[in-house]
Amino acid sequence: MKITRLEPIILHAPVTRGGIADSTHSITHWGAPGVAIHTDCGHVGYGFSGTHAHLPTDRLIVDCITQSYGPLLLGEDALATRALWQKLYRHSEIYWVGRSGITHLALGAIDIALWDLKCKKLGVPLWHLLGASGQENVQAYNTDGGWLNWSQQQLVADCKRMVEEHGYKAVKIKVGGDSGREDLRRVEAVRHALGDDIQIMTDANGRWSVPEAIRYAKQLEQFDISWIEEPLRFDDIKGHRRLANSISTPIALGEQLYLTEQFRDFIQADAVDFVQPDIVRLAGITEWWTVAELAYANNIPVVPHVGDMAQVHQHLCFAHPACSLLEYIPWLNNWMEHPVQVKDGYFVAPQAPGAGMQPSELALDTINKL
Ligand code: 0YR
Ligand code: MG
Repeated sequence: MKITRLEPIILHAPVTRGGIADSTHSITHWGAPGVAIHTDCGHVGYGFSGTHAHLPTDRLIVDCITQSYGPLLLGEDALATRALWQKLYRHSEIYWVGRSGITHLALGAIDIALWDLKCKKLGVPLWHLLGASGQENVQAYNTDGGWLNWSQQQLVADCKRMVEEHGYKAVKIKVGGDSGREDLRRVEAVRHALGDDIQIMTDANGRWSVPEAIRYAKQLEQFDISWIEEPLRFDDIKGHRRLANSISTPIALGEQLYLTEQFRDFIQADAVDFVQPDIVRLAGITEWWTVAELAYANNIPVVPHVGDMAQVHQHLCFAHPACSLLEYIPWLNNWMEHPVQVKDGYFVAPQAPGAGMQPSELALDTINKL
């Protein structure tokens, strides 16, 4: 299956209620810059990264895909995912400027599209190709009611609705706002509204210093929080280790990490309890799988962050034994041909052949009109 052409695509999908915020980001759209990879046998593979929909930067990503990596892919066998990943990642001129960052996001979209082609060629969904039966349980936790810019009333109403009307057994709430006391009041209100049987995760998106994190995490303990996510600056292994030694609430992180070695070092330092690798940042499925194996060997659960809005990660979670829980955010639902489905709080195994990022008609109509 020879690669004949790469077609750049940029999607910008509106987020819930026109705008969401966490402690460090405010966005109105989710960006999905990516690629359609065409082949000589007619199959087309789709892969997208995930961004904050900044058009000039999304253009850099698709330019990197088509201009920097594209010529290295033309004529190659699309099935050689591992070999192509190595060839692209280690290409000396590109490697020189980007062992992380934009080049990594670009490589991730390509790798997803290549796996999509492999699945389409075999006529199976990705989870099946990776060895799952489709009977595995993957629980969903919902992040889309917990934004920092929601009023406390909205926050509580959304979380209640997710649990009572949609069957979620776990929700995530953003913390790290300007007032620590306010954060606590919001978590307390949600715990009070949901009762003791629902899991509540919290996410500070890297906002706190070590002393702040120790103080707030200790106060959060009384609300039986499943984890505190990204309490500190993303790359600070030593700080997370100090924090882990000082609090009993588990620490989750990984959505901002680009390299397998970073996960290895956090795990080795006992600085993380749940790892959250994301295919869009880790440069694709190929490298994600290595991180999942690493975590599995260390008996650490993998709960991916969903830069792909779980379209691909759901397949990976069905297939990898380190995964049983996955984030749910619905922003790409109208833009994908087969949007993720959650029933009674569990992901429904997708049946369509592919890796899960085939754009919908609506998306295809909108492509390149930006
Ligand atoms: C804004 N999930 C996250 C939003 C999310 C962000 O980028 O999507 O809060 O990436 O931290 O766990
Ligand atoms: Mg997060």
